Amino acid sequence: MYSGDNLSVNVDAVGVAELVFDLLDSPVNIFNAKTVTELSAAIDAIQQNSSITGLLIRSAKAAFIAGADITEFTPAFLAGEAKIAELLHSSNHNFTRIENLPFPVVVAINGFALGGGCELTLACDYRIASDDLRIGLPETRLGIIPGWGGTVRLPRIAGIETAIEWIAGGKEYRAPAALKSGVIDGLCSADSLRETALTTLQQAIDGKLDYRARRQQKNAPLRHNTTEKTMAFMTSKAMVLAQAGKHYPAPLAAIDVIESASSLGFSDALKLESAAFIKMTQTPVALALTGVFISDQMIVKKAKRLAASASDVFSSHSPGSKSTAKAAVLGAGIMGGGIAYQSALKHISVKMKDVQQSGLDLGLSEATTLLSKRVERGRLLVKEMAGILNRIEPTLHYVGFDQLDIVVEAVVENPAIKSKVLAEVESSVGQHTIIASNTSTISIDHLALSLKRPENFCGMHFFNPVHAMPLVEVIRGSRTSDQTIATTVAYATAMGKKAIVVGDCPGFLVNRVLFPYLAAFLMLVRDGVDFQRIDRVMESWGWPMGPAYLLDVVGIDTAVHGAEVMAKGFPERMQYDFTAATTVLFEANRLGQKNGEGFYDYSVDKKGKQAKTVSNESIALISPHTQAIANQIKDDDIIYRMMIPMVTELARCLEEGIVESPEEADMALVYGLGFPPFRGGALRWADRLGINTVVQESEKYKFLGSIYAPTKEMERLASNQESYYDQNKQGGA
Ligand code: 3H9
Repeated sequence: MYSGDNLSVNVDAVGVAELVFDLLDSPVNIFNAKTVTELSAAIDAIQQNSSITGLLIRSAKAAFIAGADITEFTPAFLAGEAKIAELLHSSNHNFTRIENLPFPVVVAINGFALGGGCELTLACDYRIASDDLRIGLPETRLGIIPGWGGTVRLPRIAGIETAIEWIAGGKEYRAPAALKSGVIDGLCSADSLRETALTTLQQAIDGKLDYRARRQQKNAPLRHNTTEKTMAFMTSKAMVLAQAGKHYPAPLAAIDVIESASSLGFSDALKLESAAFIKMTQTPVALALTGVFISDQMIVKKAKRLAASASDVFSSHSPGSKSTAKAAVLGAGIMGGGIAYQSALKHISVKMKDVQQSGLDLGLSEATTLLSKRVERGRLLVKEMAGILNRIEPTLHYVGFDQLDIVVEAVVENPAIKSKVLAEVESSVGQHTIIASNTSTISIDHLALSLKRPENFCGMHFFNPVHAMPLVEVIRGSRTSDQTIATTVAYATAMGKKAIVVGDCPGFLVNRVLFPYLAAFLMLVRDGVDFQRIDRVMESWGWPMGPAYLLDVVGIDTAVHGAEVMAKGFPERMQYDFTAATTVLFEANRLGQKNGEGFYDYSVDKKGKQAKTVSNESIALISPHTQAIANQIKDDDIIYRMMIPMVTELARCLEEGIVESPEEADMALVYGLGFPPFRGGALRWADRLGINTVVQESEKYKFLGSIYAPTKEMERLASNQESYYDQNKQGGA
């Protein structure tokens, strides 16, 4: 009856129509402009066919619909309100027409139904799902709110509390939760989904189910009484503000819309939703978060492409399937233990080698603690725990290492020790085994000097704690082969990590840009700014922790050592010509959280977490090394003084080819350092500000040293008014 590239409609002999989404050339169904146009044409055809008695909507792919096409957002958001109104109207008109068809409409939902995909299901009369369902409205995570009726229909279908939880939280829900909250009406196996949905449709056609009553409910104001409503909105707003924080306005905006629209009928309520949606699209947060989504997808895709060119031992991996990869980690310390745990969790068998039994015991007990926490949180069954632990094989010897695909060296960060261990392991592994060093600062080319097969060697820099931090920097030395990079990326990806390939230099990418930021902090302290104030300003700017607190978490000894390595690598920029607060604390044996004393004092609170308190001792130690000019330094000065060296070093890494693209540069900081996603990355932040502003601000601080000197390319971008991101695609300045 209708056949497009992305969807089609057929009618059977008794008048049951089926609208099937199956996007051409796309692994998932999404609402891109073409699909929206085709849907409109399909509805025209349905409306014109008077023989239809009922409509079933379903997908021919493994998932239903993953929402609006996010790659179309930035150009639309930048094109202004009229363009966005068009984006809203076309789908809203489609969905309302579906909702008002003169016969019942049932949707069969398999796999993902997210954003606009979920909103289409809400426009249908009955929602039948298969048990692999993942449904939700993740729009607030993109800095926007649902724009295709989600804020209007969901509270009228499932109640205010559920709507607020789903929309403000932006999470995905599995089938049982969706059924319990009344968002879906029935559940069955994937095999019987179409049949079950057709049976429901037939019942509605036969009048056994009152679909018209459902439509009335969705068109009317919300039924709760005023006190109930006031209570629900007040409590949820306070909770959401506490959770999302001041930098993420969308969740609160969504609740405001639900509240303001609660006493209105459908079309007036939808107008409010559209107005609020448009407002959100004009915030820098929406541009940054959609940019982050697109960059993330680009990185995942690049890693998948690289991994596909590797030996298929890792690519055969999927949850539940048995990976044939054989890996090992050397050193059962915090990092080695974490790598072994993460591998085992993701179905990869891993040997964990140490020189001492006590080290192995510690590594295993760490893995057991992490698994127990997953069990406590309901994310793992006790019976699965033993299976995961069994995949870690503790050993004191190199027996069986000749059979391995990859070995990650994670011994102490000391070039001499690492070189010795690497040479030792190379003599025990097979000709094709990849050896990767989990070093955070030491040059891969330097470490490769101790190896006979440097082509099989690269860096694999994990971040602490391994299980929680998404990033793995895969470091290419000058003699590393493409195959080595591909296999290492495949391994990191199979471990559920985001792999970014970077070039070899001191600190690689993330630490190389972190140290100038920390140097900026130490200069501010030298200039008499209270480190607690700097922490407050930078946390308020969006960092998960301020620089003093971060140094305590990393370890003052580690930071001092790292700074020495960086100073040696980049003496023209990274050498301190003053007594740094970290050196003072290190000399006083204040090593940070690890010994309970650093910039702050630490004690274990009731929940077993390290709680920080002000330390008069550290203040007394640091103050003789400070100058008294602090009150001239404003909060904005702190931000610029902290951020410009980071942005500039990142720009330099991009120019030197240490990282290939602005997207990877920015996302490395988001994944590896917790750079605030709502700012979209350091280069995107610089774009927003305007590179010429960054260059002008740098000029103000150049008396502080060469970490403030803009690069040639920054100067070029500034004078040509260009940006790092293509503004039409990714919302650059
Ligand atoms: C929305 O709907 C707003 C409305 O209320 C109003 C609008 C006006 N857009 O991740 P995968 C691509 S907001 C564009 O590898 P998986 C993805 O980039 C939207 N592209 O599969 C990839 O491309 P490629 C709310 C999308 O199984 C390919 O599909 N929706 C979109 O690991 C395969 O994806 C969301 O936030 C999209 N919406 O994971 C959901 N979705 O082949 C976003 C997928 O070129 N999507 N692609 O690399 C996801 O979270 C995951 O893709 C999903 C599947 C969980 C669905």
